[in-house]
Amino acid sequence: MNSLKNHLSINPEVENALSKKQPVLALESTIIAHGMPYPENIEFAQQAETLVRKHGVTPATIAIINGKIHIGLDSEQLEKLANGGNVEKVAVRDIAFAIAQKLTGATTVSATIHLAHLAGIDVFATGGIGGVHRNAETTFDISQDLIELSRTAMIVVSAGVKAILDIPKTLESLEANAVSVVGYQTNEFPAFYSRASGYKTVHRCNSPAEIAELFKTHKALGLQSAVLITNPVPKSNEIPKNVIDKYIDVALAECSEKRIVGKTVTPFLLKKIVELSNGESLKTNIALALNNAKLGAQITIKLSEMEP
Ligand code: PSU
Ligand code: MN
Repeated sequence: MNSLKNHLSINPEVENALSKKQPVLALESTIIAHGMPYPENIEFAQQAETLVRKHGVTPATIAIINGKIHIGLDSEQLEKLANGGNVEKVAVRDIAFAIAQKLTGATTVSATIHLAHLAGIDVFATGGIGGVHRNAETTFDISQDLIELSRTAMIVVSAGVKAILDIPKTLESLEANAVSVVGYQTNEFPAFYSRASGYKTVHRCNSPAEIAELFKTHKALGLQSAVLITNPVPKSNEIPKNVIDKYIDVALAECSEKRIVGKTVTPFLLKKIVELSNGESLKTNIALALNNAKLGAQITIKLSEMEP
């Protein structure tokens, strides 16, 4: 029978934690396979899982391997995604095709939150969500992340949206899609590599407990959209806006010159900015993603301590 159960493989550690209502944090795999170079990507993936475990939370990195959805990966599977070659970038619209054709794919924010929700996980951490690209008025390049955030009740922890995007347009789109946007200990919407974007977040929470309370209320009201927590990169790791903006402009110019379109745009830009910054942007990307995994773990703990 072609049912969900046949397509889903939940790692025993994750299955055990979920059945006992112990905290589980979902992590994505596109950031590993398409967002960072090898071997920094596998080091990051392992560090993120270790950090989450240190907080008493079970990490569940999500991917599709040989046509099967995996919720929680072992070290061999992580290595395959980080250094395997032939790893598709799977957004929510690509999941069924990847399964039917028995492909191996790394899941984006949109695909990961869809699958995490199916598995009964409430909290997810990434680096930065996708959004509305600059010049979207002519290219129409808008990430599926926004659509899936509009219809998945989940806490999503990110460092804002990637600075390569159009931040004000992304904020408008988040509003149009009924996504709750919350600054963590800040009123400023963070810009991924830098702490400030010049734009305000909508709401503010100062503690993981406040965020957990907000989400419980969100669910009690039957709301089906995500709560997006924007967590600024730590000060010691940020790249000042005026510095990163120069690299972004060069990368964007090369992207349009080479006529790169569709799902390869974001990986191309991230890679180019790593080159232009001599690896500085990679260090910042790793630091902010680990910082998000830590906050995600803290929120998950608070959620699990609350009454259902
Ligand atoms: N955050 C990072 N690096 C990444 C991504 C997020 O720090 O590579 C990935 C996520 O998987 C996100 C995707 O869903 O980039 C957005 O891609 P697109 O712009 O094609 O929708
Ligand atoms: Mn796109």
